[in-house]
Amino acid sequence: MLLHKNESASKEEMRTIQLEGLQKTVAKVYEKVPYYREAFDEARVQPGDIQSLEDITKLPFTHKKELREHYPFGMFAADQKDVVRLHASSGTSGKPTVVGYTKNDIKMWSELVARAIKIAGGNPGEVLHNAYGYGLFTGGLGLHYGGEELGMVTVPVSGGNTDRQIMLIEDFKPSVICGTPSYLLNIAERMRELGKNPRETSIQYGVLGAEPWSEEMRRTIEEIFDMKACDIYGLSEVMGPGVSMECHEAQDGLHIAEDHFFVEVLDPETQQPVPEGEDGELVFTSLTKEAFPIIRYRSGDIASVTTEPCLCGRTTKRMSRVKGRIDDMLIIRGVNVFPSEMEHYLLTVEEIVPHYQLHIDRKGSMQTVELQVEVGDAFYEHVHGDMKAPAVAELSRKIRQLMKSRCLISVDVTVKEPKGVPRSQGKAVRIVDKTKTVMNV
Ligand code: DLL
Repeated sequence: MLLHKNESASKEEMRTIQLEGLQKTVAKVYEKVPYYREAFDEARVQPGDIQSLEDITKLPFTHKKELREHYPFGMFAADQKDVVRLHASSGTSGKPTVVGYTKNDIKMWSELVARAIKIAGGNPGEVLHNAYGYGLFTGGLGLHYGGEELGMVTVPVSGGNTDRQIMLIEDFKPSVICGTPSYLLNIAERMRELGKNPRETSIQYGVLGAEPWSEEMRRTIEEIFDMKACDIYGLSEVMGPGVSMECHEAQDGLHIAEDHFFVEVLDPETQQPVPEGEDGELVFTSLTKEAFPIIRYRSGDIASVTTEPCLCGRTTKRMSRVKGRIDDMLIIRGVNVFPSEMEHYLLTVEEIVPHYQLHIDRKGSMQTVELQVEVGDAFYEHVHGDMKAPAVAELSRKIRQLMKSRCLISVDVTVKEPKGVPRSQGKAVRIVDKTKTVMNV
């Protein structure tokens, strides 16, 4: 397969591309964005001080807080007449963060997503079923423009109306499906209810992401649909989907579009780089953006990065799947765990289906965590009448034990009947934290 030239650049070539992009971006934000000018002045760093990639550590970090404080357009580096698109990230509370794109930004993003779809197995001329939500969320339009750029027959289905999605999949025969992993499970479940077999669709590849998912979930989805499911990562503040993408050949880490984004992996506490291969917080700096360049953005996402070569032939750094966001990490009696780590083990339990939710609450000064899982129809078919209550109790004991032995955490387990856990059409809600209020755009 033909690679973009930057995907197989040598380390030195990539460093040259990155330094040039970094110097341009730093000069631009210093000139155009009052916030950055002040922050750089305060840190006593000037654009001219960035002489090597290592000098990036002289620059201050950007957090979500600063983006909120400059809502809506205060962080834009382009004049409004040059901005052609706005998106916003789903905020958990208060105002969303707004990001802008110039025509060149849209072109660059489309090219990167086209690259990502190709990495995942898509080809020009084939049909792409895009079930990411269209709107302020970057998933729908991001994959849409990428699909068109690659020359695929792009179907803008968006999320929801699952019966219609199923009809269109049968009629249009897509080779690629895009959506959140949890929504794909939803589609499969509905297909089965309608007496259809998801393994018999034309779908060969999935471009799945926008939410944390485990390796076990990948295997489950691949088995259900008889396809290859690849992980796509991105965040609105940095661009949207396409910041990194897993190749279908190796399915072993996501290739970062390093020619457009510089990534650091830092210990969130000390802000020092962690050794290669170790988990830390991903921190991104734009190298080519016009309307919304961002400097050392603290993503809050936890992953590791490797420079080891990949069997697909790309030389770009790869990141591991994102374990989760720092904010979503549960700290239960001193033990840290991400829901995706729990998911990995949960999905090995035969009796339950891959839908679950964690409910966090407080009793007095004690945090309580309830894990809600759902049994499959098979469980109900095999366990009758009086046997049901003891079987449920036994299952919940088994899962509690599994979480204790594998994730080292104690949780209360509630076993729900089929369809007892809410389904998602976009990003799955895995954590319901009753100690916080939740708002999504
Ligand atoms: O979710 C962009 C996107 C759309 C990515 C479609 C992939 C596919 P936001 O709404 O701004 O943008 O949310 C970004 O979602 O910081 C991560 O916490 C999480 N996230 C995104 N992709 C993944 C992934 C889009 N593959 C936030 N694995 C990010 C785990 C992911 N988490």
